[in-house]
Amino acid sequence: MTLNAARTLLLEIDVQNDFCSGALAVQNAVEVIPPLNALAAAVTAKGGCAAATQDWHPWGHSSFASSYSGKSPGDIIDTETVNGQVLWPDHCIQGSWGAAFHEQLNLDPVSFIIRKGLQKTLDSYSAFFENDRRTPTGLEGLIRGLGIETVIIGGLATDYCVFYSAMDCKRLGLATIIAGDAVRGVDFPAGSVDNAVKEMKKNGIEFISSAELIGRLK
Ligand code: VGL
Ligand code: ZN
Repeated sequence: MTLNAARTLLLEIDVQNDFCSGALAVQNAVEVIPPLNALAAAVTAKGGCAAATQDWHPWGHSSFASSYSGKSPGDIIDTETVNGQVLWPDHCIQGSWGAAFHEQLNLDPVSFIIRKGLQKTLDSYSAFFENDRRTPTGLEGLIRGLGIETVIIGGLATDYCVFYSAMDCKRLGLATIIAGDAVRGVDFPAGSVDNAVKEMKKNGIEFISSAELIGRLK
């Protein structure tokens, strides 16, 4: 089946230094970069659009273990806005090296950068809604305004930001495809990547390789 590039958005999730080699490094994270660059070139060459997200936290963010006394990364707590918040090492601090995009990610074809997790008391995994599941990032409005029908998602991490973004995307009625070779996961707690992949597939989110997607773009 062909893909109408002009109605397709490539959504590149959190390809930032902290997730590639810094505070919250995801195994083999940099392997997502070549397929994402190839997809961005192909989608935009045929009239489509590319966007990239950036986890962008202030110091003292409520998802950081360091913001609580006696808590460690990996602990799970209820915050004032979110039940079951996983606590992370300090990561993606606004303006820091760790928050910057990996230098090999080609941003030239990217027309929109969506930042999330800016509010101290509210974490955000999804590119569409923050973790209260209500506060919008604005991405949905952008997508509607552009007349996008299909969203191809890749980046980091499969079991967190990619997962929540894809589930929201599908729920909003958009055809949602994961570029299968362009995602890598944290896998914390162990098994969370498998669970996330199963849940996405169960919800009708397709997994297709970047090479096959590029071949289908018309
Ligand atoms: C992410 C944990 C904390 C992600 C962001 O990009 O998947 N994971 N913040
Ligand atoms: Zn974060």
